[in-house]
Amino acid sequence: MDEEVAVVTLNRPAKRNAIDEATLAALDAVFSALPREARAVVLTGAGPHFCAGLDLKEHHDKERTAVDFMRVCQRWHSTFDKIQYGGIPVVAALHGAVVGGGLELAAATHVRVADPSTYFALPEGQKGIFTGGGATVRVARIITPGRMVEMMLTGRVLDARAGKGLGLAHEIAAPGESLRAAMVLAKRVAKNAALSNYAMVTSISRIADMSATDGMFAESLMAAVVQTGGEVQTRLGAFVDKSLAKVTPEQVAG
Ligand code: 1HE
Repeated sequence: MDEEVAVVTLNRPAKRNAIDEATLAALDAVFSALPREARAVVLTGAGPHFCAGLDLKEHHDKERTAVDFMRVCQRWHSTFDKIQYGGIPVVAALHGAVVGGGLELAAATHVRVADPSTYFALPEGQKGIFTGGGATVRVARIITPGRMVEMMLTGRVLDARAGKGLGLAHEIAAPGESLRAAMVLAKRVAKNAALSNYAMVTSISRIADMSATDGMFAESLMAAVVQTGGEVQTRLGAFVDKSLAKVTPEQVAG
C-alpha cells in the first residue's frame, strides 16, 4: 500500500506472466479481498512484459476438453469481473507484451498507462485458439468489433501509440516509467470521493448495456445515492466557500 493505493504485481516473469490456473487463482484471491483502506489499485507485471496471456504450455499439457475449457473461461470471466466491477478503480501499468489474455486482463482495468515498449496483439488465431477471457466483450467495446476482427485475423501488432489511438492505453509514459506514472494517476483517482469512484467503475459500463430508458433510470438511481452520500456536504461546502480547486486548462490530458 502506498497512500491508499494497493499495488498488485503479476509475478511470474520467467514465463512472461503467462496466466496459468495458479496465477488466475492468486489474482482472484487478491481482488476478492483488497485491503479495506485501498482507494485505488495499480496492476503491473514483473519482468520485461506485462502479460503473455493464457499459459499455452499448461493448456497444451492438460489436453482440456471443451467443458474443461468452458470452466477455465468462466473462472477468467469471474476474476476479471471482480477487477472491473469490484468498486475500486484499477490502473494498469503496461510495458512490453500485452497480448492475448494479457490484453483481456488489461481491458478489465479502468485506466491504462503504457510505456513506449508496450505492444498489443491478439495472436490466438496463429496458435489455433480463440479469446476466452472476455476480449470479445471488453476489447471489442474499446476498439470496435470490426477492428478486433481485423486485429485477430491479421495478427496485427499495435505499438503503444497505435494502442492509445484506439483507447487500449490512455497515456504513454516515458520509457520504463509506466509504473511510476500509473502510481501518480492512481493517487489522483484515490482522492476522489470513494462513492463517486464506485459509481464510475460499477455503473458506466453496465449502463452501456442497457436501453437508453433503462440507462437514464439507472443513472438517476446511482446519482441519487452518490449525490446524497457522506462526502457531498464537505466537498460541496469547499466549493461554496471557494477552497476547492477549480477545473483549469492545466488539467487537460496529454
Ligand atoms: C509462455 C508464454 C505463454 C511465454 N504461455 N509460457 N499469447 C501468446 O501467444 C504469447 C506467446 N508468447 C510470446 O509470444 C513470447 O513469449 C513473448 C512475446 C510474450 C515474450 O518473448 P520473450 O522473447 O521475452 O520470451 P520467451 O523466450 O518467448 O519466453 C520466456 C519463457 O516464457 C519461455 O519459457 P521457457 O521455459 O522456454 O524459458 C516461454 O515458453 C514462456 N512463455 N509466453 C506459456 N503464453 C482465456 S483464453 C486467452 C487466450 C490467450 O491468451 S492466447 C495466448 C496469447
